[in-house]
Amino acid sequence: MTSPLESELQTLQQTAQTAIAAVTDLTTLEQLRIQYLGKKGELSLILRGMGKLGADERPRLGAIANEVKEALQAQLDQRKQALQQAEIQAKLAAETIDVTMPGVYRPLGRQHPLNSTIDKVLDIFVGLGYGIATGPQVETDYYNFEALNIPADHPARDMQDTFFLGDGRLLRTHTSPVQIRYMESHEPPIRIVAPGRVYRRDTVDATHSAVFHQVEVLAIDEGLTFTHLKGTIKEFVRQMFGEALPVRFRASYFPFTEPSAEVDVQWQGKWLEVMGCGMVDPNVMKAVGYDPERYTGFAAGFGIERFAMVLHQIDDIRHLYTSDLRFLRQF
Ligand code: 2NM
Repeated sequence: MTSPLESELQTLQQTAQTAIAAVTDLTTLEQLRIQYLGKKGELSLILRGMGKLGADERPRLGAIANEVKEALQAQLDQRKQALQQAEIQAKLAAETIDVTMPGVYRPLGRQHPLNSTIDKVLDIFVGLGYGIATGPQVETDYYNFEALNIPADHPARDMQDTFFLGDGRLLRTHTSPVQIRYMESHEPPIRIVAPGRVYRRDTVDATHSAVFHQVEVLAIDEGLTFTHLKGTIKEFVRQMFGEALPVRFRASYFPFTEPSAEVDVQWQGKWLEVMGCGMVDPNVMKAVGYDPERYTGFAAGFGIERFAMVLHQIDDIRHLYTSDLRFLRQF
């Protein structure tokens, strides 16, 4: 004869097995384990009733209860493993990388012709043993004019030609102030190039821009002469244009050099004015605390836009600032 406890155990096993088989996630599975096999679970509840059984029935039902427990535990373990396996498979499928998919197109950038021209100029002078110096674009009257021997009545000091900021400061009109600052903090010998942006109150047209770029060259040492200047410029022109083009020096005037000259290069049958230069004026030497009796030096300055335009046959300076990709993609 089957006792009521035995049929309760059978019912428990059947409902539990059906529930475990139907579970599709690990959280619910754990909830079922607690519900059936937990300390306060349904199996424990039934076992508590065993106290009332006679000594003849107790071992048999105990054995059945153990079988039910082991069967359910085994099914839970197996189900858990299967669900974990399924979870891994789903994750693997979701994270699959299709190596045959086409890549994302990343458009290739390129250097702006002004920057490549500056780099080319700097490379040449670095090759000749020069260092590179930079400085602020907002300057004082002293560094932009006074220390450079530019007299009070010089047109560059006019409101018409310089951007004054109204607080005693101004936008530098050349990179010479960089060289003044460098000389103030270094002793000769000096060989530097100063590249950078400069500002002038020009009316914008095909050959003028209010903002443009300069490179200025400076060498100071004992015994430097105009011949060193000419040799340096000839070598620079040869490397810049790729051949030893004819170069001529025309006497000129700058407040900060004496003597001064303008340099023309014969390029595609025409004389092209490419830079200004000269021997650093003794007054500039004195302003930075150098003894003009001991040291001499040469300097030169040129506009980068002009070089870029000549080298790439660009007919309007404004092309260099409009960021038109149809223009820029040609370089
Ligand atoms: C030029 C032409 C001639 C020049 C002079 C100096 C300095 F700082 F040494 F005085 N820097 N740059 C110079 C000389 C610039 O540009 C057309």
